[in-house]
Amino acid sequence: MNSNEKLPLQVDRLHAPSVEEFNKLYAEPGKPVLITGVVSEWNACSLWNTQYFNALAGERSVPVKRMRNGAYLGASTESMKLADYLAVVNKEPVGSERVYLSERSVKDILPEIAGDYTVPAYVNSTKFAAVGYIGSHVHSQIHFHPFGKALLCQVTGRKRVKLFAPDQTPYLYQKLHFSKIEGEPVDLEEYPLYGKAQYYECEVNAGEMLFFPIYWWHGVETEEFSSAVVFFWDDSRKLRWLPPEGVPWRYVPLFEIMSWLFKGKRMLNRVLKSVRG
Ligand SMILES: O=C(O)CCC(=O)C(=O)O
Repeated sequence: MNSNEKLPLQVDRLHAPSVEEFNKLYAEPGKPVLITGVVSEWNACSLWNTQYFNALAGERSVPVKRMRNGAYLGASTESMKLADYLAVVNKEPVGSERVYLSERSVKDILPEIAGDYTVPAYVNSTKFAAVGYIGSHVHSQIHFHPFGKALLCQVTGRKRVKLFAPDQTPYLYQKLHFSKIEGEPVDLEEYPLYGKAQYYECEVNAGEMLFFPIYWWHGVETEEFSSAVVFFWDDSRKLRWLPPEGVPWRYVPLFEIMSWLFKGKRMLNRVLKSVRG
């Protein structure tokens, strides 16, 4: 027995809303939205492809994640020459193992491309991370962000995303901020509660962006070659410490400790980088 037979809900789709509209209708109530007409204006949209990345930094070693079936839990990180990595992701994959250049600050891995995009006005903080995702044929394990909001800005290729509101948590087999469920279709004999989960589904095309509110679960699937920047910025402590109904409170202190560890690690990396020159 496979998957979930409920009809997916539709994510609202808006053309370049004002910041006020975005905040009032989506950021403040915590509701996802797909926004067109912003990323499509970036120079990145006409530049980012394999040839461009190779010409800029093909010889550079970059950190890639090696993961089985899109599972971030248990993934390992290794170093690969960018040109070799791009050659791998431009081929049809074999088996369930994947490599993914992901979860790294764009400025750390490819600072040359940081001028190809602008920070969307919806990111209402000076403390944000712009994180790069370049790859193909990957399925990101369902997870949520316990620290704040995110905007997935798709530059090349297309992603299919499933989103689950926080009140669907009881059906998602939570382990910290990940679901134990890996890949699609979901085996309902192994994960019977998943059959009760109601989800939103959408496609994020090149030039579009998708807003993930804090504590909203999402699983992301990429078939073709794809490049994206995800902007992450923290929500207030009040929102982080008062999770919506469905997310058990016992995890919250753990998330807060993890956020300090991440920040400490990022700071240490920056210091090491500047010491090394
Ligand atoms: O784009 C992807 O592959 C994953 C993005 C994602 O899951 C996230 O931003 O949390």
